[in-house]
Amino acid sequence: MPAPAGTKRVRGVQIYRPFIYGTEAIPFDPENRPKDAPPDHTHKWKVFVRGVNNEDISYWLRKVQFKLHDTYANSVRMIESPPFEVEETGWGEFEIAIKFYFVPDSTEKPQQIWHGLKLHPYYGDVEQQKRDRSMVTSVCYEEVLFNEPVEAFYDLLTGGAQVTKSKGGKGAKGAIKAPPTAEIPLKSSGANKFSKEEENKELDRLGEAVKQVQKLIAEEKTKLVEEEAKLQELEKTEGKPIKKK
Ligand code: SLL
Repeated sequence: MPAPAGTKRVRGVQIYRPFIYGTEAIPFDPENRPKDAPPDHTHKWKVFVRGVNNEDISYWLRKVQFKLHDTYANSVRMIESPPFEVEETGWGEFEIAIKFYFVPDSTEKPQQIWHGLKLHPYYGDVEQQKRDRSMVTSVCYEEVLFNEPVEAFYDLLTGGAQVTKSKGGKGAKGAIKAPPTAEIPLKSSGANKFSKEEENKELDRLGEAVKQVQKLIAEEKTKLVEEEAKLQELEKTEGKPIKKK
């Protein structure tokens, strides 16, 4: 019997789509607190899910639910369209549950991840960042993997991301469709640090670290051989040590 319409899967195919998610937080300026913020709140923050280079991901991601700490009124926030983000103020850090709902054509079940909201600097020159009231970011790269997508979703994923450039400017003629891509950008730009360039730098760093570890292992081995030789010499002249019970 043929599979019912919309449930036939493209066998042997896996399609992944990259995205980034995370938080940004900035302490209030005591001289200029937001007027509507409760008195115990200390920071303004945002949690978001977006394309790696801010490209449109709504052709596969239908909506996103952010589950905040129970101390927040209406702690479950469903964001029905991009930008998939929630802006809030608060005083404490907590884990945010981020639930992804895929487009109906996908027939995929929702998936959930967790992310820790960071309000306080946690790496680098922490004291300086506190003095500067710098923005604290905690952003992760992730890929969602669609295993054997149903045909309609496969077409959607491979047929064209609905990227539209409607802003004026030279040569802009309404909507320009860009092909869908799972490629990360070649180079980092101000707002985006997830790129091939950074990936290669990380690979170089790992390569260097492996070399360093191999060097240390070789040094330790040489030391061990020397110590063993010394021990054998001593055993020859002094005899074997008597083992104590
Ligand atoms: C802690 N585990 O105890 C954390 C909880 C709660 C954060 C942090 C304010 C909510 C509101 C807020 O920042 N809650 O009152 O609107 O540190």
